[in-house]
Amino acid sequence: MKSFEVNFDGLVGPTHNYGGLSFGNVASQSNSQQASNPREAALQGLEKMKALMDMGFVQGVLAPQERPDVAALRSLGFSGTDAQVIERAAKEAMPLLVASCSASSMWVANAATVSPSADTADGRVHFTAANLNCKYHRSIEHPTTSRVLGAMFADQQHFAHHAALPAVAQFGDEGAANHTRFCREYGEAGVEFFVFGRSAFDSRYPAPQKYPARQTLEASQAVARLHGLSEEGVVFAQQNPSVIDQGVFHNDVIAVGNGELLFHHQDAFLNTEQMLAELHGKLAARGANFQSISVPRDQVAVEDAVRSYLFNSQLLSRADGSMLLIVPEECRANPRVWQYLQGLTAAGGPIREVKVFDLKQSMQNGGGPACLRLRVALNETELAAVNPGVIMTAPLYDTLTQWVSKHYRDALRESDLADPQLLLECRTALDELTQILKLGSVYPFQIN
Ligand code: SUG
Repeated sequence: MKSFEVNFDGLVGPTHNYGGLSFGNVASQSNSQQASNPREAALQGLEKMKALMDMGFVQGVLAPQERPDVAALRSLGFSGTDAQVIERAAKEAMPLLVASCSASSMWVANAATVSPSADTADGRVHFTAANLNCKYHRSIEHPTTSRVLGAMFADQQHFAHHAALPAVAQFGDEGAANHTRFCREYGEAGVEFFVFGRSAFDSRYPAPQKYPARQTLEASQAVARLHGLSEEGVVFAQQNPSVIDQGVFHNDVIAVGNGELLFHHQDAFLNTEQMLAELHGKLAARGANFQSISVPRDQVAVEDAVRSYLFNSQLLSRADGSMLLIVPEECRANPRVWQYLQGLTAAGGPIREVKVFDLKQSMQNGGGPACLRLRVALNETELAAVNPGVIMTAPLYDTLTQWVSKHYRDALRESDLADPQLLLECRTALDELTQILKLGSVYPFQIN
C-alpha cells in the first residue's frame, strides 16, 4: 500500500501580532511591539502550502483558533458582556489581553505529537495534543486543538486522540517540535525520536540556566506510552542545555529529520555519539540505513542557526529518493548559512535542492517553515479517512486566499487588540472557515 507524509500547515489567524510573549525565543522578544500584518502572514503561509501541493506533496490545512479567547479571560475573573471583558482586561491587565489574542496556534508543530499506525500497538494513528504548559498564551490552545484534530481525523477505526498531559511544568509538552520519526518508508515501522530539555523528576540530568527547557523527559515518555510505542521503536535524547540558553527553545530550531536522515547542528544534543549509535542500531533492526549530517559550529554558529532558522526547515522526500529542504528567506540573507547550503547541495549527498520561502511575518515571532506544519504519515486507507475538507486543492487555495483578503486586517498593533470589533471580525471569519473546511462546530463561540 502507498504511504505519504502529509504536512498540515497552520493557517495564520486574524489576530497575528507581536506580543513579545515567549521568553527564551529571541525573535518573539526582539520584535515585541512592532506592527504586524495578519493578512500578509496568512497569505505567506498559504503560498507555501500551494507551492508544496504544486510540487506533488499531499498538503493539508489546520484551522486557527478563536481569539481574543474571551472564555480564558472570563476564567481569570473578567466579567460582563464579551466587549466588557475585553475592555476590562485592556484597562486592568493588558499583558493578559495580549496573551489571549495570540495567534500562536499557527505553529502547529506544537499542536500535538503524532505516531503513525505502523509504530503503534493498536495499528491506529495516535495524536496527543500538547499542553504547551510553559507559556500561558500557548497553554490555552489545546482544548480547541483537540476539537479541530478530532474534526479532521474523526474515524476512530484509524485515529486515536489523547487529551493533553497534566497541566504542570513537570509534564511540559511541546508536541512534534521535539519529536522526529525516522523510517525507510512512511508506511513501515520506524523509530520515534523524542528530544527533551530537562528531567522534572531526576536531578542527574543537567538543565539550562537562563531560559526554560519546555519539554520534559517524563512528558516525552508519557506520550510514547500513550501511543503504544515499543522499546525498539523509540529513542529519547537530551537537548544540549547550552543551546537552549542561546535561544533554541524547541529542538526543531537546531535539528530536522526525515526518512533515514537526521540533519542537525554539531551542538544540538548531549551524548551525541551514543544517541546516533542507538538510532543507527534501532533503525538497522527495522531494515533502515540511518544517516546523519552534522553541521559544524565553525561553519554555522548556533547564533547563525537561531537567527536564520536553518534547521527549522522542512526536509521532504521526492519521488526519485532525493531530498528537498524548504528554508526561510533568512537563510539566504545569512552569508555563512547560505554558503553552507550551497556546499551541501553540491556535495551529492541526500539533500539535493533548497527552496526558499518568505515567511517573515511568522519568522518575526520565531516560527519558521517547520513550526508551521504538523507532519502526519498516513497510508492510502488512512488518507481516504481524513476529512477531505482540510486537504489542499487549487480551488481550496483560491477560496482561502479570498477568505483572508475579505476578513483580515493588514496592520495590527497592541492598541487594536482592545477593539471589541476585532472579536466580531474573527468570529465572523472563523464561522465561515469552519464551513469552508467542513469542520462542524469547533470554536467556543460555536459550542457554548
Ligand atoms: O512558542 N512564538 C512561538 C513560536 C513557536 C515556534 N514553533 C516551533 N519551533 N515549532 C513560541 O515561542 C510568540 C508570540 C508573541 O510573542 O506574540 C510565540 O508564541
